[in-house]
Order: sequence, then C-alpha cells, then structure tokens
Amino acid sequence: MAYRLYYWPSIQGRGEFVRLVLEDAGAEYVDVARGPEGAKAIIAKLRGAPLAPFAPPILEDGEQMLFQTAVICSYLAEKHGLVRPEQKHHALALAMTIADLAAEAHDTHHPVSTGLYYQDQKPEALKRAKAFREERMPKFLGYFERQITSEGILGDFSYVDLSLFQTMMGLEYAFPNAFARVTEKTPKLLELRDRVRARPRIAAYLASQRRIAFNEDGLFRRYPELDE
Ligand SMILES: N[C@@H](CCC(=O)N[C@@H](CS)C(=O)NCC(=O)O)C(=O)O
Repeated sequence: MAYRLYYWPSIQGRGEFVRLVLEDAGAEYVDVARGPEGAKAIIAKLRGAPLAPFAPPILEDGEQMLFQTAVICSYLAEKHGLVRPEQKHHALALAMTIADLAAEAHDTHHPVSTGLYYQDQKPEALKRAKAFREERMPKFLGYFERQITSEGILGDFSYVDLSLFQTMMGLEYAFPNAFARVTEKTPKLLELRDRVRARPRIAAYLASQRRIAFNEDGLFRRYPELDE
C-alpha cells in the first residue's frame, strides 16, 4: 500500500526532508494535499483524536500515523535500509540537530511570531539573520563537517545525508553570500551534497515536476537584505 504524505502543497518546507527519503527509497507514496483533496486533508488530520499530529508533515503507513519530521524520516529509513539499526538513535539525534538548524533558519525571517508577516518583523529579522549568518550557521555547519569521516556522515550512506543535502540546498538558496563564505571551511559537506545530488533517484526527482522550487513561503526564503 502506498504511503500517504500530508504536507502543505506549494512549498518544500519540512515535508521535503520526508519526500527525499521516500524518493531515494523508491517508495510508492501519495502527496495527498497536492492532489484533489488539497490542504483540507491536512486540517482534517490535525483535528482528529486521539493521537492526532500537532503539525505537518504527517505520514500514514496503513493504520500507522506519524508526525515530527525527524521521527518520520527515521521510521522510513529503518523500513527501507537507509540507516543501520545499531546507529538509529545517533542518526535520529543528527536528524533532530538538522531540524534545529532548519528552525533557526526559519526564525531569521520570522523572529517574533510565525503569525505575523515578515514585513511586520523586519527590524528583528535583520538582527536575527546577522547572528544566524555570523554565529549559528558556522557553528552548525562546522559541527557537521567535523562529523564526516567517510562517504556519509555515519560512514555508510544514510537518510541523514539526504537531510544534510536539503539543508545545504536551502541555506544556499536563502543566504547565497553567507553560504559561500561559511562553506569555504566545509569542503566535506559540499562533497556530500554533490554526492547526494548525483544519486540516480535523487537526480531524477530533482528534475521532475514533483520537486517544488524554493520560494518565499517556505522554510528557506531568499530576502537579499537578510544575506550579507
Ligand atoms: N518540529 C516539527 C515542526 C512542524 C512544523 O512547524 N510544521 C509547520 C510546517 S513546516 C506547520 O505547519 N506548523 C504549524 C504550527 O506550528 O502551528 C517537525 O519537525 O515536523
């Protein structure tokens, strides 16, 4: 039976971390809100009880319903051989660290509230983005760079590499100048990104209509004034 992914239909957002695992695994899935049911299908899931998810992405595997991006990716990776069983907790910790980085990237354009427009929190966004570019992005990327000792961050290829790839793509989209500066010191991360991009199923996915382009409604947004 095909997996059912519930995520906002017009953005990559956090759903993209899940899509990449599904695509690399060659798994059959329906991106529900991009079909005739639309975003209403997500709202219906959030209103359910008991065991309702708090926010998308949400994944249904038959009777099983999961939420939290890192949990979903970890679950799929275990089922599809994209993580070694003895490394699953460490992999999950890395996936959650990537989620922390993604949340901080998001907060550069929404530092006060996700309920306000970017234009209504621009002075705070300028300050937050400066701190992100100068302190947090180098700290996170420097950490991941030190962890890479072979092809993948966990030795063998794993779903964490897919999430790192997506994060690198997003940061480069949102902060092209800061990204160029910071990644001068992270050659292994750049190589990892390129290796993931060249994986046949990922390359096919990136060239397909299924890959939504980055845009200014998602997690990684390009507002030139927030870059350096
Ligand atoms: N930690 C959660 C965050 C989920 C999340 O913030 N989802 C966003 C879309 S990317 C959303 O729709 N949030 C609604 C809300 O927080 O009210 C995860 O990694 O899945």
